[in-house]
Amino acid sequence: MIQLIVGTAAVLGALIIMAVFWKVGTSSMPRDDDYKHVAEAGYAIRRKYFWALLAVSLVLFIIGVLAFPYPKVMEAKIKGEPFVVKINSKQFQWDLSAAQIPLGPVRFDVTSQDVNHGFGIYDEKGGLVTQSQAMPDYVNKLYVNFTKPGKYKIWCLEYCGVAHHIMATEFEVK
Ligand SMILES: [Cu+2]
Repeated sequence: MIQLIVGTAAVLGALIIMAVFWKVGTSSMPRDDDYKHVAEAGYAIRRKYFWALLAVSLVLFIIGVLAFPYPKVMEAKIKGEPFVVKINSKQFQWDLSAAQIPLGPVRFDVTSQDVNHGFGIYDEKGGLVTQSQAMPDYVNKLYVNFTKPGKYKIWCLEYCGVAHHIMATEFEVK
């Protein structure tokens, strides 16, 4: 019985709300001649705004594409033969082929044995230096030019399971 009362009240309430919306919606329909002069001025502003926005977007897009870290672009920026470090990852650890890395150009060959991980390198102040995806059955090549010696940390940047937050290690650059 209580369900019937509650159900009926809910349906009645919904009908009342619909009726109010219908009344408001149909009673305040604007007529064309009410806002014609306003609309024209508004459209003129909108047109200028659109072209300005398009020009700014285009400039930012070109700058962004030029700076985008495609492997070939990064490779071209590296001078000399890079030191290669193989990065193998799995839940929840990083395996590095070298924990001591010389200053200068380095190429990280990053892959995963199970799920996707995020390979993020952090400097001693905790600032993100660079990052790459670690994907199963695929090797991402990440180029870095180390100019500062010190201890660098690796943290996983992609949630990969319950112990994702402890998936970290470090290496030294000297
Ligand atoms: Cu993770």
